[in-house]
Amino acid sequence: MRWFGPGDPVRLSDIRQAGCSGVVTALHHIPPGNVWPPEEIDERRRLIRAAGMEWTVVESLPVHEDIKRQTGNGKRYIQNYQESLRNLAAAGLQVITYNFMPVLDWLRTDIHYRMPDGSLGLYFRKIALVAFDLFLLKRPDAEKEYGAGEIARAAQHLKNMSAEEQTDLYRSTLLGLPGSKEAFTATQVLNALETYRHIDAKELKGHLFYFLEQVIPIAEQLGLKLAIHPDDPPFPVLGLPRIVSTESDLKEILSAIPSPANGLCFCTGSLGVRAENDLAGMMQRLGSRIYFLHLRNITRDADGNFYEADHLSGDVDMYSVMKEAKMLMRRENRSIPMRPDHGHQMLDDLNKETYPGYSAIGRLRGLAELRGLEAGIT
Ligand code: DNO
Repeated sequence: MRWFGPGDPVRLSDIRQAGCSGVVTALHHIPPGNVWPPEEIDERRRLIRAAGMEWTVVESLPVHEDIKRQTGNGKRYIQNYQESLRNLAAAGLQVITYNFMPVLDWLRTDIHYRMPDGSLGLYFRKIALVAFDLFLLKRPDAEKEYGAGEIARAAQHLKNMSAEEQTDLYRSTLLGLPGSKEAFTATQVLNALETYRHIDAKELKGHLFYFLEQVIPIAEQLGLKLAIHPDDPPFPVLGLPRIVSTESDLKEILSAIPSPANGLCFCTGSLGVRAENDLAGMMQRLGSRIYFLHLRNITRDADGNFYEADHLSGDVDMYSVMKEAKMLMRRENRSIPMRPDHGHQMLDDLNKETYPGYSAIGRLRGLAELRGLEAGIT
């Protein structure tokens, strides 16, 4: 399970009682771009060991925006990244997760979506994002990216929302990075979006490949595996380019830098939002470079909306995914770390403050179900 560190309301003892032996974490308090010092890595590892578990997967070692844009101090941040990799390898870490999504990590328009059973889940509604973009954030020139019908529907959508719902949409969408309790301000996001205005998908891909050329040889020497997380949602948002959304994106990334250290974090919830992403088939075809599994389910509709469903129900065929994962591990005689990605806020957690998607009980339910599925398949 993922743990956000000592400030996480979910304790390590809770994670242990969920039946986990491994913990996924990161030094969230260190700003992106800075080196992760050996003492801090050791201290985090010590805490996890003291709770009877191991830290083997880093999620995430963030890539600074200057690296993604190739601006400012990008070169120095790459050197820092290399140094963090050295420090992590020295502490016995094996898998390093990262993403190359500009500005915002995952994005939802409603983080309190009430499920029929009363639990709360995360929802992405496309028209709500359009309304946010045009009328709340007021991104300059945003209207050029939408059709007249879409703009009218977005205006109507906003009109139908109460003031409270509008505030909620605003807050959900500007939510800060995972592991942070602070939301971005609109000005921060607008300024950051502006810096990507002239960077299209092709250029961003070039920047990713350059970054990989600089870090993968070092990771390979150190015996580390880098695992890129797909875009979430896997299509452009707020005018930002997306380059890790489809099977062909993943193939291109893997073949651009063909080292075994250049691999994937296979997130079924992110990739599953595109109906054409054949998850089990992708696992067959790309499996040898998958180093980390995020198992999450979603229910999507034809308009690009989706909500995070229970782990075993939804549009992701979790049985086929798990079966492929088991066959892959058997074929290659290795074990791939996996975690239940997100969970509904439910039971006692409804009265607690939790990180969206990362309350304890919902993830425990997901983990238990996935584990049962895995045992059955085995
Ligand atoms: C969402 C997570 C992502 C992931 C990063 C990896 O809950 O799966 O935020 O940690 O994208 O860099």
